[in-house]
Amino acid sequence: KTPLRSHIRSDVVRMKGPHKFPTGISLMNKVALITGITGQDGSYLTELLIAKGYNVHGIVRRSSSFSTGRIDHLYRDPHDPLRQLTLHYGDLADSTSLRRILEAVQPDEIYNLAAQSHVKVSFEQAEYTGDVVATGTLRLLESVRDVVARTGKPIRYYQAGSSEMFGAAPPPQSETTPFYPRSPYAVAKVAAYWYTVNYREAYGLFACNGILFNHESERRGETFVTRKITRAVGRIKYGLQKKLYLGNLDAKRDWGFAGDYVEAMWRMLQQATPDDYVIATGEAHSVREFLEAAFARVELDWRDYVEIDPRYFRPTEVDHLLGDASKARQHLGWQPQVSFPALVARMVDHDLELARREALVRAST
Ligand code: NDP
Ligand code: GDR
Repeated sequence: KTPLRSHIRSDVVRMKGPHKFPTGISLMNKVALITGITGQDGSYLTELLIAKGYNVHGIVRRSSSFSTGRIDHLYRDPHDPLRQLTLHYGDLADSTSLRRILEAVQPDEIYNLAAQSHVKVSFEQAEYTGDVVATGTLRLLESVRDVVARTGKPIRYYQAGSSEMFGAAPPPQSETTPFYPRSPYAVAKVAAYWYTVNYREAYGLFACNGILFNHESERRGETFVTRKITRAVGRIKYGLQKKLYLGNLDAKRDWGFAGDYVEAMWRMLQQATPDDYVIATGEAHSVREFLEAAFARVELDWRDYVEIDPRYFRPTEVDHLLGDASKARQHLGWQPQVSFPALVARMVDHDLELARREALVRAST
């Protein structure tokens, strides 16, 4: 495998536009720029856009260990004339890097997925979360505004909004439900939402907010509750772990499959006019129900393994999220393909296989 990180472009500033990149792809191909490309959604969106023939550019932040595991399978050597993926170092906390990358890439579409996306962590790192999620969005929008004004080239912008913005608002929640955020993360997402609306109205930017309810997959970060549960199910089944410590089991979420949700992001940017859309399954389940389904998949009873640890409680909780995605169904023709039982099954099956391999490695050392 090519060590991906060594090929991240730091010399992009010397390039004049996307046509200068040695991709070999037709000049007619659309160019997309994705922030948060190394995250769960970034990886699915990159797959989708590459399949559609886009040249995809992604912003990654520097870290001391590799963060590109979710997109390594999409990467090709920079000298490969057919490659469609280029990575750039940048950070939502660093407006200079954003501006430089935008100038060089001059994308047709931008998907702003980057965030400190963990709700509980946002209570511990509130200021940082606000800086990246809210002010980071503002930095990016300001760069887009300037590049569009200077070049005259239209850029379509997608903002990763969240059902967390509804917070304490009673279900079901739709585009007309007033926001009532319950965490620093959610407050920052509300600010980002309104920045996006304001740039659309003030500067005529083609900017959309996707208000996405929880979406999961086998690529979900392991500290989010669904993946934490399915990882534990696999490891418990193979004798690698004895207990699973969780917080509030009563919270209800509208859980869909991430692969379905990135399709909705793309569809929003293909419309004649920009707008905001709720994306959800219309079905809510409690954390307890997720536990039941995940452990039942391997014929275990979750009650034998789960213990409550108050450290996972949040200062303010979001009790019940249930989305009404009628507008997306009507305008985008979007609807989810993966049901709740199918989602749980694919995550558990994936993590069983991970645990099986882990057990083999342990046994052989
Ligand atoms: P992840 O946490 O998996 O990915 C977040 C991405 O943002 C990672 O690529 C991360 O990089 C990057 N990132 C974090 N901080 C910065 C920064 N300062 N500058 C540049 N990049 C940064 O999130 P998801 O893929 O699950 O979610 C994508 C977006 O959608 C997020 O904005 C999230 O808040 C939002 N969202 C997610 C939902 C869900 O259920 N998944 C629902 C609704 C909204 P690194 O890999 O280096 O950490
Ligand atoms: P959420 O997802 O906060 O909805 O944000 P998370 O999986 O973290 O929590 C869901 C619910 O489960 C409860 N819970 C636990 N959560 C975690 N992480 N760990 C535990 O041990 C645990 N025990 C119980 C939580 O209290 C909560 O009620 C996700 C993120 O992807 C956001 O970025 C995104 O905006 C929203 O979904 C929509």
